[in-house]
Amino acid sequence: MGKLVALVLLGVGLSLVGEMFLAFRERVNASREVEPVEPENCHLIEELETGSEDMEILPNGLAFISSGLKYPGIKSFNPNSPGKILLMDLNEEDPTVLELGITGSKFDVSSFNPHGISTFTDEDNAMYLLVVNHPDAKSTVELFKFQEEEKSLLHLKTIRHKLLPNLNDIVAVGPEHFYGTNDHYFLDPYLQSWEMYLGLAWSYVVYYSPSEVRVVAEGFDFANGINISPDGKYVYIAELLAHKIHVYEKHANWTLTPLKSLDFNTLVDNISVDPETGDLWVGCHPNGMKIFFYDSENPPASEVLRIQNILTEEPKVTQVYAENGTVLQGSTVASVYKGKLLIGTVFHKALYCEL
Ligand SMILES: *[C@@H]1O[C@H](CO)[C@@H](O)[C@H](O)[C@H]1NC(C)=O
Ligand SMILES: *[C@@H]1O[C@H](CO)[C@@H](O)[C@H](O)[C@H]1NC(C)=O
Ligand SMILES: CC(=O)N[C@H]1CO[C@H](CO)[C@@H](O)[C@@H]1O
Repeated sequence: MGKLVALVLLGVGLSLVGEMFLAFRERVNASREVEPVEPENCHLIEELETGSEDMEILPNGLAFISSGLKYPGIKSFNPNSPGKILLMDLNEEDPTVLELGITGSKFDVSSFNPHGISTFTDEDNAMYLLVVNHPDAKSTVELFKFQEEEKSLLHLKTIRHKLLPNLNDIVAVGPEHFYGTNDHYFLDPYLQSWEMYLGLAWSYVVYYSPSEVRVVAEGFDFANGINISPDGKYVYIAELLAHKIHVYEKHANWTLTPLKSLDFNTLVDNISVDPETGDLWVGCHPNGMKIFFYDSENPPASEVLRIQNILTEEPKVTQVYAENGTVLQGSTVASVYKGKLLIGTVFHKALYCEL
């Protein structure tokens, strides 16, 4: 009798593990391959070889790029150098890449591990760059002021908070005000992100200001990219492993209420918003298995989607770029400026195309 019970329990246990494994394969879209789609005239950017995690293009054509992320379980081609922030002026015919110097006595450049970034420009045209940083596997937000003349970043402040334990991306709504996504849950390094493999959807979004910090949305299966509409009324959140983009209405008191979600057949990563048209440009992973379990022989593909009219009944989704990883591996972000498209990746190269 006891043996029978043990066998039944073993059977139930194994089938649960099997189901979880199948569910995981589905969540990472493990069976998807891509057919190539390419705009004309694309070329790789030479100086960007070790990742261009996140980027933001200002209305004046200056592009800020975070590069060199070290993230648990994700490949890095340059694991021993600190990360950096790069600048490109997309008004140039053939834009070059410049590394921004960092000044400010309290900032430790050697442990800089930049992740999501966001900019904020105030009424006096001062430009602030907010950067999610993971020094020694911790999570902080670094506030910098951009010194345009010197082409450098002046470090002003490090922001830490217990509601910001595993930040991924942020969108600034003021120099010290932002919404941020916590992509997974556990603080314990040994348990780190197991809830993600189990699909417990404990990832959440926080509103931060110096006077108030609170959770404004929760229950995500890996909340990733976050951005805001040009009129500031809607917040977009990419739920990576549920293959969804959520639209939230933002209220005057900074709370968010869900409005709608769109489903995709790809892992939606970072979201850029075209300031002129309001279109969303999304860097995607068609097959997440290849990102989480990197194999140079069978590299992760890249995919870029453009979403027009997201608030209407029938948003238009266009696949603008798709490639099997021979050219570009693991696209995470895509952003446009004056008919040009810049595509970044987690740890690989960056591509610049004419649309
Ligand atoms: C924030 O504003 C919204 C919309 O006006 C309202 O429904 C909500 O109750 C407010 N929440 C808080 C915490 O003040
Ligand atoms: C990827 O696409 C290229 C060009 O279309 C092709 O030559 C190559 O064999 C493909 N690689 C894989 C792994 O499918
Ligand atoms: C800004 C942002 O969302 N960056 C994300 C881009 O994609 C990578 C890979 O998943 C994320 O880790 C970044 O946080």
